[in-house]
Parts: sequence; C-alpha cells; structure tokens
Amino acid sequence: MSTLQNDLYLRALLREPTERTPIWMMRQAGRYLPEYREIRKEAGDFMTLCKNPELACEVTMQPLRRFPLDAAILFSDILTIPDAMGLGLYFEAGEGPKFERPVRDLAAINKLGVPDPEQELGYVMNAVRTIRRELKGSVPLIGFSGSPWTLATYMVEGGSTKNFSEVKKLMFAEPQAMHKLLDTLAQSVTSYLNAQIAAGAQAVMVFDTWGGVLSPRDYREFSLRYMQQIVDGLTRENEGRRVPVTLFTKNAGPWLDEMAKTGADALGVDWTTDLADARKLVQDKVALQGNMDPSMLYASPARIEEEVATILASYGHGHGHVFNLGHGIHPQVDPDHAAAFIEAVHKLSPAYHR
Ligand code: 1CP
Repeated sequence: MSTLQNDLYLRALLREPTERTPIWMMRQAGRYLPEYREIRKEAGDFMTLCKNPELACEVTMQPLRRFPLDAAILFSDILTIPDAMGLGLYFEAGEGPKFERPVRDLAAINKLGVPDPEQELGYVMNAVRTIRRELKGSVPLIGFSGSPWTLATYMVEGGSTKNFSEVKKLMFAEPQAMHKLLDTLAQSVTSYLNAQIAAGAQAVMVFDTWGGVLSPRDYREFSLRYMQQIVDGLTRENEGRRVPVTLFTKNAGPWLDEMAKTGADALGVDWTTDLADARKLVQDKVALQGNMDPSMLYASPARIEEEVATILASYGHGHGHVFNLGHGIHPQVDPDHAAAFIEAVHKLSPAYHR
C-alpha cells in the first residue's frame, strides 16, 4: 500500500500539527458541476450512478480534478441501507428520495434484517475499492453513512419531510418499536462502515442531518445513543493508521460537548454555531469541521474570502480544524466561487498554524 501524499485531513482530525487548514466540501461531487450533470444524464438516474463502481468513481474524482481539495468522499447516498433492507428506494424528478414500502409499525420493523455489506451493498464496497485505486494515494478517501435517527426519518415518512409527524408519532406513541428500529439501523450502519473501512475508506463520517429536530432529551435517547453504539463498534485502525470518525448533527450547537464524549475524533459544525463557542464547548477533546454557510458561495469571491478569514479567526490558532461548509453545496453555485473559497483557505490558513 503506497503512503499518502497528502494526509493533512487525517492529521487535522487527530489534532496533529499541519502546515495549513485542510478543506473539503460536503456534497463536493454533484449537480453544481456541469461534468456531473453530463454523466448523470447519461446514466439516467441517480441510483444507477451509485450502483456502477466506475461511474461512482468518475464522479468522485471530478471535483478533485478541478480543485486542490484535501479529501475525496465516496459518491453514494445515505439511503443505500434502507434500499438494501428492501424498502424500494426511488427518486422522482425534482422531489427527492422516496420509498415504495415505508416502515410504520412494529410488525414491519421486526421483519427488517441487517444487510450484508459485501452482498446487498457490495456495489458500495466495489466503488470504495475502485476509488482507492484511482486516487493512487493522492488524498484520503472518506466513507460515510446516515445516522440511525436520520435514516429512520426517511424510512418511516417514506421520503423527505418538513414536520416529521409520522416518525415522531412512532417515537412518542410506540417508543419500544422505535428503539427496535434504531438498534437494527445501528447494527447495520456499524457493519456497513466497517466494510467500507476494510475496503479502503481511510476516515468515516456519520451524517445526522435531522437530529436537530429533537428536544435535548429525545436527541440523547433516540439519536446520540445510537451514534454512540456505532462509534463503540467501529474499526479504529487499518493499514497501520488510525481511521478517524466524524459525527455531524445539523443544528446541534448546544449538544457538541455531549457529542465529544462519544469517543468520536471530530464533530461537524454548521454555521448557526460559531467555531469559537464550539471549541470552548468541546475543550479541544475533538477536532471540528466546518462551518461556512453554503449560501455564502452565492456572494462575490472577495466576500467569500472575507468570510473564510472570519471563520479561521473564530477557530483561532492551533490545530484540529478541517474547513468545510456547514452543509452540502447548493446545486446553483458557480464552480468558480467554490474555487475562490478553496483558494482563500489555502492562502489565509497557514498563519494560524505557525
Ligand atoms: O443527481 C441527483 O439528482 C441526486 C442528488 C443526490 C446526490 C448528488 C442525492 C439524492 N444524493 C447525492 C449524493 C450524496 N448524498 C453524497 C455524495 C458525496 C458528496 O459529494 O458529498 C452524500 C454524502 C450524501 C448524503 C445524504 N443524502 C444526506 C446527508 C448529508 C446532507 O446533505 O444532509 C442526506 C440527508 C441524503 C438524502 C438525500 N439523497 C439525495 C437527496 C436530494 C437527499 C436529501 C433529501 C432531503 O433533503 O430530505
């Protein structure tokens, strides 16, 4: 196995010294890139792209050819697990993900099995192996999964939701059924991420996009507890190196200290919390990733650079910061503005590492 040419991202996650702040962008492969839209049109539908390791690899590499990013992220989706459980994932034009067979009661939950990652999800592992080969040790590859709570919202609602009424109904009216679902998901996510690590993912990230819609007590009981179960079950070393794990709950500002106690190496932070406050809360126990508002990429390159300067100053001197957006890049963003964002981090961050 060749050594990594650029391991800034991995070192920053472990709060080791780096000469500048590493950067990657959530959803860095996707619709804001014309070359993505081209391949997506040829493939026909999004899951076809995910299920073809060569195409998934090509799309993963696209942003890295354009920009000096410090990590690649597997091109896939969090909904591969419920799809492998037999819920029938499909995408309707302009409407986001949907399931043919949502899970609404204990009987349906009891029927769910833990997918075998090298069988039903073998296409994901093949994509990881293909991407690692193609990266040739240039930058590390990030594997990922959704959190049990976030996956449950899609599985119970049958797709995206605004008010979370079905999933909250299940949670409050039949908590034991909800716990059974979340436990099956935590087992599935753990084996899925461990298989990604065995296939070559050098770091993993858990996306808890919807944990922030819960009360602090419910967050602890229905989201954080199952992320803890995952952190406890993950392979933490491979190829002679630590495999860092990042947890990201959107809108989790006040809970970052509790998240830091899980044993995760790093936490994702969105733009509603200042990194200075986040850093105080976690007491340098973990690295922090974030946190520019993705909508800032609509502003001029000069304004973007100013915002990068503000965020770097907010984190302050010292190591343990991975620059990123606070959520995924929007499909309408001009790729030249993404380039300006990345360039600003390269230009301004070395001063914070001297
Ligand atoms: O081409 C298309 O029309 C499909 C759009 C698309 C893309 C590009 C979807 C459908 N998923 C993805 C890729 C994806 N999804 C990645 C790729 C790697 C990268 O470049 O970052 C990742 C990490 C995800 C993760 C994901 N999917 C999350 C968690 C992160 C987040 O953004 O909050 C969630 C919630 C999903 C569900 C999902 N899949 C797709 C869409 C449009 C959505 C969101 C639906 C919703 O808002 O409820």
